[in-house]
Amino acid sequence: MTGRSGTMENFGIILIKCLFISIALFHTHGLKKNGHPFIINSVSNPFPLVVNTWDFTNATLKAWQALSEDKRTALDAVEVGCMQCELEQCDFTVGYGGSPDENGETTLDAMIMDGKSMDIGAVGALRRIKHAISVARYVMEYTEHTFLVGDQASAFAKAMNFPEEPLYTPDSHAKWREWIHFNCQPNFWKNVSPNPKQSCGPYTPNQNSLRKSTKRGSSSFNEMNHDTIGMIAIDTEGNIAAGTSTNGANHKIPGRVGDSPIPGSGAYADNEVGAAAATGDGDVMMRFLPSFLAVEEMRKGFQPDIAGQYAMRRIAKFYPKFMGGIVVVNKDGQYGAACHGLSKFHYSVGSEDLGGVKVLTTPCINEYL
Ligand code: SD4
Repeated sequence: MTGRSGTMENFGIILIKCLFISIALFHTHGLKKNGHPFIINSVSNPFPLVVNTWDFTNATLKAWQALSEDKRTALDAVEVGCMQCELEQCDFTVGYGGSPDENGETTLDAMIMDGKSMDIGAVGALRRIKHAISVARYVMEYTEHTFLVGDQASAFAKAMNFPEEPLYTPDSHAKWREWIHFNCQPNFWKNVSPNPKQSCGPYTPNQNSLRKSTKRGSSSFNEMNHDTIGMIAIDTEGNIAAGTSTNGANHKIPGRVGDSPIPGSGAYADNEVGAAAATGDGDVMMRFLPSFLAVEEMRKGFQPDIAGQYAMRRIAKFYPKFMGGIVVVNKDGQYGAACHGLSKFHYSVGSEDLGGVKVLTTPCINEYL
């Protein structure tokens, strides 16, 4: 009897243990909409996660806090992260007071993408409005459009109660004056007269006989002139968002819009796969949609760093001197980066595994140089 009741007791204990384990598993594992299991509240939990271009750690931290402390969405994190860079004028290549165009004006490009709904908002050549990333979010939230540009984008922002203010500063004005003083060098003209490598405009187009096929060099973008913020965030729900914000290229021709606000070029996000965000010589990069390409490579099963390298190689094959970088994240929270035309590329990551925000570095591919 005693033996039998002992066996029963053991059996009961095992049953209770099983019940506890089941409850624990129920609490720690969720099921994503697409049916793939992911782990919640576990130490190895990869979410939330923030990854952004360059060592803009205050931006990373803002986004990281939004996700981890305030439990906000991936979209919110990307917006507050990019806003931080717009406020602190990260390297003077994000936000007001940087990259004066040929008229000395700073104009802004930005985009934000929701990987859950594939909804996007973007602004290009935005004038006199400081927070381009928020205007991009408004385009996404309050219109059926995807992309607004120039003065009309500013009019939209004003109508949405964004304050209008000049974006130049004494510093950006001085840089512009200096550029004029040095015969408007460098600039983005080609096949015009007078010779744009020696003189300021106004220019007129060369006759056919004078046109040269000028292969793009690296003159306009260099290590000091390249720092768009591109950010990817994954929230605790596993939703992915990506975005960018920049003041573009120094001494650009007025009206120029770069790659950063262009969906698939500056950034791309798809909850089913992952996301990517790029930085660098946007006039070249936008011809290859590197962020879209990297996401599609991950869809085929490649790891983030390999997918990023593929996107960089695709550009470098045609433009061996191009300079750029890309950060790439998959839906499981694995991340990587790739770059070309620099020695190395810094990017910032906020994750529980790293114990907060850290700057990581990847060496660049330069095999075509
Ligand atoms: C642009 N891609 O407007 C931006 C600038 C940049 O690294 O990222 N530079 O071309």
